[in-house]
Amino acid sequence: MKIKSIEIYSHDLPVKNGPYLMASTHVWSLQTILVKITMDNGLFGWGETCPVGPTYAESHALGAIAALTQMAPGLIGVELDGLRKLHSYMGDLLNGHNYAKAAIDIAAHDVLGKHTDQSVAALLGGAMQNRIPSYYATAIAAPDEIALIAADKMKEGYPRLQIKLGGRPIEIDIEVIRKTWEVIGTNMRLAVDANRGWTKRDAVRVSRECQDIPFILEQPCNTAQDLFDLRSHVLHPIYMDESGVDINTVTRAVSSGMIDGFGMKVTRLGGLQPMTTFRDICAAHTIPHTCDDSWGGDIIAAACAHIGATVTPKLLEGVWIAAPYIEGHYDSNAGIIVREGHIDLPKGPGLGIVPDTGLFGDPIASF
Ligand code: 0XW
Ligand code: MG
Repeated sequence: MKIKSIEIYSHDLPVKNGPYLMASTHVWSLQTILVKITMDNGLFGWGETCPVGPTYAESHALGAIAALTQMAPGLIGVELDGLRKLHSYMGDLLNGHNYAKAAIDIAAHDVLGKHTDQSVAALLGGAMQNRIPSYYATAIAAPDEIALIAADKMKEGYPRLQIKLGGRPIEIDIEVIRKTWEVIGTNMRLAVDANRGWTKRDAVRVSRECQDIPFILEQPCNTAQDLFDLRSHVLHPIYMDESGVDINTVTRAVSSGMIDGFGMKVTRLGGLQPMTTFRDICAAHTIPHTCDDSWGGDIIAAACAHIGATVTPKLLEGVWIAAPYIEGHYDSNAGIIVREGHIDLPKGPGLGIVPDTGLFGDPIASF
């Protein structure tokens, strides 16, 4: 089965009740980049990558288009006989740009699943559970507003809540944590995510002033070094998110013992194939982690659900998807949703979702 054509699409995903606010990002609408690969036997697969604006991470939609355009001509005619070879071909065509390679990787998993009549979760080693826990991530908002959202999400059945902080006086962030804790107690696990927005001084202060509240600190400061430096000064576990840019960083973080968990994103690592390596490293060291992405529609949501389902349940912190924050679905029959704080593993071969024909208009590039 050889790759016959690659089409790239761009699609806008407006944010419900926008803007979505994080420490370094305000987004009203996201440009998502989709890839359709068609094989010489007529089978096709879909991939997606959707950076949440240009400042959240070292990725942006225009960069994804450029990187895909750079690689696509060299991938035409390639025999798709395994994901490791595909990654090696992509590496020969372009250095880095994992978030663009991830779209090709996801599309390849989709088509390989269809070809072998298996779900993507089966290709990734097999699902450990079919109902996957999700978590809700608030935007940055006032303490009372976050407390109301926390109550709401607890009622909905979410097992975990992530509150966004940073970019304002630290006293307000501390008040948000306290008010949220008063509402949820131990009914939901709590993650406090400043998205790189705090100084080390702020992070130490939060941890000391909230000693009585069990939460994890997710990527409080900007760099991996900041997280390592913080470790011995805070009382709360530290999870790495934005700084976990590749497997090399992950292994260094794990072996140094300075990281207690990860918020991990499929596209940041380069797709589902590197995610299995990451998953297995975490399993070997009993490190909990999420399987998320920064944003995106049903394709990326399905990819996250499939890899999340294969994680040892006690290590899975949850699968975050953007569905609750966007209107509509790519697949009007099988769109991925969060129900009572959980996601049902999509059914059928491949990703288990097929975008409605014509939804994305004409491709912006075809090879
Ligand atoms: C909650 N997320 C998984 C989605 C947003 O894009 C940010 C991200 C995070 O944890 O930083
Ligand atoms: Mg995070």
